[in-house]
Amino acid sequence: MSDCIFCRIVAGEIPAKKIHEDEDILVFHDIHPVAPVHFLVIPKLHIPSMAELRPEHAAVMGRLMTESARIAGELGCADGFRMIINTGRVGRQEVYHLHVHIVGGPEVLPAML
Ligand code: D5M
Repeated sequence: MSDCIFCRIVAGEIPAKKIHEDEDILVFHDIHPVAPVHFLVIPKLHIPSMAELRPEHAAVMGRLMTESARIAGELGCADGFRMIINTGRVGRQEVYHLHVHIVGGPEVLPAML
């Protein structure tokens, strides 16, 4: 059994509120939403973080981006959204299975940078 919580969600060992699944990626609602829309997009392949990304991951990362935007539109982010990939200690990454946060909703988000 994997000790990676997102690999366990992929394997069906831990429940998640799934939005979309195909052979490469899984999309599910974040358990601690910070906005009306907050979901995660992950590769099924265990890539710990952006720091471990390799050229052979380019195709799945492309799908991650296009599916993120498509699903954001479907879930009510027609006027925009924020995509966040926390990376490593400095980036305050908590779960070491690469994931894109999509955060948005009808209202303008607080300034971040
Ligand atoms: O944040 C990791 C994110 O993962 C954080 O927003 C909570 C979310 N999380 C953790 N466990 C679960 C489960 N089981 N379901 C859904 N969402 C979850 P980061 O700091 O980017 O690593």
